[in-house]
Amino acid sequence: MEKFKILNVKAREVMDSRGNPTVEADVKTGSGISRAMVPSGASTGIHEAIEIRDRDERFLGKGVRKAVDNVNKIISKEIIGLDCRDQKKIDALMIELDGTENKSKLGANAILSVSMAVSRAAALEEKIPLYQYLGGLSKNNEFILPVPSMNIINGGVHAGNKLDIQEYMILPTGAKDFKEAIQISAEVYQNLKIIIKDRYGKNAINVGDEGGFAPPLSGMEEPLDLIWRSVEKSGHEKKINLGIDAAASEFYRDGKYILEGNKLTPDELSDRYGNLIEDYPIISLEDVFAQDDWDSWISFTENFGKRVQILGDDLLVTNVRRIEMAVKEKACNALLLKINQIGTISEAIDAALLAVKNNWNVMVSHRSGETEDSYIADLVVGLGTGQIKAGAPCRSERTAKYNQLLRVEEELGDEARYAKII
Ligand code: 2PG
Ligand code: MG
Repeated sequence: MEKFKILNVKAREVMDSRGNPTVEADVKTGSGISRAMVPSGASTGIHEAIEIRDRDERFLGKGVRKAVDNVNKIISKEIIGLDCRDQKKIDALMIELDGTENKSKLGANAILSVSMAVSRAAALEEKIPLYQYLGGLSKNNEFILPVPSMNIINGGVHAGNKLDIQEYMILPTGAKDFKEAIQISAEVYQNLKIIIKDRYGKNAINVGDEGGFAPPLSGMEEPLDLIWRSVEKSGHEKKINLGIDAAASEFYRDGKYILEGNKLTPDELSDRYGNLIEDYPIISLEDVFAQDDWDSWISFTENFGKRVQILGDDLLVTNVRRIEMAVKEKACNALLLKINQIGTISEAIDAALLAVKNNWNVMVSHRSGETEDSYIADLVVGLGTGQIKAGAPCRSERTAKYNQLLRVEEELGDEARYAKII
């Protein structure tokens, strides 16, 4: 049997962490089956590639049978027989088959499932770990264990509370290795649980979509206060920094930002962020303004870009064209990389390389709707960009990524290096 040859491609409908269907694909080669599952967002940017949903009576319209059929009836025919190491060629072929700007014909969910599984198949056939294979695709051979950005208080569309800001994160920048990063973060998380329970009762320790707590708070600063108390209680003040993902597209209306029930101008919102940076050891801010509010992004980056990392998520949607624009306009200084925003592994790697070339930081990210697939853990090590956000150290679809990184660190042994990001 010919090594590296794709013998079969098969997709199916499976479930994601939020109880909605998603696409899983199997790519068969001589050495066996390589499988991948795609994630799904809730605070989705309007410029993202399109995941197609059936919009019929099944699963309240969220079925993915059409996307599955597109893999089984259209994509598979073109891919079977190809060499699984030809990632670029296979991705380009799927893009061409789709023929739209945003992958809305075949579906970014259909295309990505195959793209991911093909790279896994190549790693399997090469008999090397996925992170090493992805390192090769991105021309990087320095494997770096990332600083995890752990979302431990959830708000926005990810939780049933009144918080406007979507994510409050801890980044264990001062850990000596990834293993310690996990320990420190989990200790802060567990102490936060105790503090929230003492203050708000046990109803308040239910968790949101990404495993963080969703206490009944509404003020923008309150979560940081609670988190910092738990950092102190854990004795890790010297090893932790903080981050926020405002997901501001979600509370933007007609040029204003609706925060805590008030309409704020972009300048007023900017001042609020400025105060947070003064009062807490914040190093990372994401989606501080809406996805097309370029002027606000540009002036914010001018004012704060030297002090903190300003990540574009909805702003950039892992799309090289939008990244080029943001580089040119100096609209932010870091890329949040989500593979399903763009829909193929080759394009996601190109996006990361473009960002790195422009001296930006790159944080690889999960989606709020996830699966047990830990692909992005290998991707971040392969890219060597040193940051991942994959939710709280809680809920298996989140810990799947962190646990894989623990294994990779162990496997790399003396070669393993924990990222230094400040
Ligand atoms: C984000 C993500 C992941 P979603 O905004 O960064 O945390 O959320 O997947 O809902 O877009
Ligand atoms: Mg975001």
